[in-house]
Amino acid sequence: MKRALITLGIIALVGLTSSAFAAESTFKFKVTGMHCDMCPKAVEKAAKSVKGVTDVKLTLIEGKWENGGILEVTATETAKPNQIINAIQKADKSYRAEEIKE
Ligand SMILES: [Cu+2]
Repeated sequence: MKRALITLGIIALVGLTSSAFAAESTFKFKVTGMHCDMCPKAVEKAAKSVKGVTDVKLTLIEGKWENGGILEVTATETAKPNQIINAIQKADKSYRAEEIKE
């Protein structure tokens, strides 16, 4: 009986874990207002600080921060696009982030 309960517990745990992975999605944002070499890292760090964000990648347009960049964010459903935008815009008052919907 005890063994059956443990087995059931493990199955439930595996089920929960895999559904958490299945719920991951990707968001894209246009980010502008950066003013130096350090800004791209600051933007990535701000996005990554949002709960549920698992991966971030900022690609600068033509490799120049002056041009702004496209930020790709992988996140679980706990992270909402608005929270990511707020975190970026709070990191520096000149940053602007806008979701790109496809
Ligand atoms: Cu900067």
